[in-house]
Amino acid sequence: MSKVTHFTCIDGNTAGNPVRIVTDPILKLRGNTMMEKRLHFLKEFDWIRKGLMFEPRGHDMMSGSFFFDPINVSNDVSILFIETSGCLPMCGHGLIGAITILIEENLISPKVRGTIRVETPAGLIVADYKQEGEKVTAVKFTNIDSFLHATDLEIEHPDLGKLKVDVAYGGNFYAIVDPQENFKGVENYTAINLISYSKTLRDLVNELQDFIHPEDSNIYGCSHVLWAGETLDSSSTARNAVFYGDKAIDRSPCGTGTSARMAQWFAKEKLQVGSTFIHESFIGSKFRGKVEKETSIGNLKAILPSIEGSARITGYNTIIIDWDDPYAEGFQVI
Ligand code: PYC
Repeated sequence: MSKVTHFTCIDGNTAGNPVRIVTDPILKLRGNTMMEKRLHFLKEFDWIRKGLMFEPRGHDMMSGSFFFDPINVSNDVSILFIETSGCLPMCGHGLIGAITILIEENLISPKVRGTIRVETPAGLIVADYKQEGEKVTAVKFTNIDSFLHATDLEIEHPDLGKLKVDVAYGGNFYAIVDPQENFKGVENYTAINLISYSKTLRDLVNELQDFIHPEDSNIYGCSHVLWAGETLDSSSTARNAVFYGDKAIDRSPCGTGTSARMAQWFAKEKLQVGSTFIHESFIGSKFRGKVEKETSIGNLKAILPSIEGSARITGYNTIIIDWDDPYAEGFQVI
């Protein structure tokens, strides 16, 4: 790349959370799988992620993606997710946003209209989308196997006191905090409160155990915290606020978080195969989840969840990273 690189991006939001898809330059990444390409990106091109996600070109919640030709020609596209904390193996709101933008802007033509097969670092995802005129009105994707990994982990939180936490996987590992004696439910806290509790909680959870995906040791660590609580709308099933990165509360209900929570509920027999799960975000936006199938991962009981939501384009954005800019690689204020 030269001293000044122009990135042609399309920005949008999925249920309120930002998405930024880079349409040019198209990177050449090495690897036979999206996980290998992700590792190559992190080694050589992480400055792009930081430059596009961190301030002054991005912000704490910023999340984006690159798209490539599929590795297996029977698929339609492969996607690499980028955000402030790194390259997530899978990002649900990011996927819904990326598919909406790729289809509305005619950047790809799926082999079967209405269905798109996407290679992600976490595995192959098949999504259906609905189109009305030029607009994609809904994207429903079947996520990867999601499972409850640990229950009732005991944490002594310095601000909240004793907490019991479950950890589930839905594309990332989530520490799930259900309402209990020392946590009254998301409706009783501000986003700033939740952010301040989350980093310590995440550190404490990671000190207790290693969270490693049983089938892919490149996926490890509990990276996200899901705080649960009462719904705003009585027709929703549950509400949550997901913490990610260093200072972000997801504005969307969080696709991988919803998958992890459905796996937790399934394991606790609060959901069955075929159950729907309408998940609300902190701002009240919704995803519609469904338990499509019971599966297994190693010796763990798992589910294949689907998530449906929608996204909108908010702008066309040419971003410049100029190495004469002291903030070429961006910065975070923590
Ligand atoms: O929707 O999966 C998601 C997600 C992960 C982090 C922020 N959103």
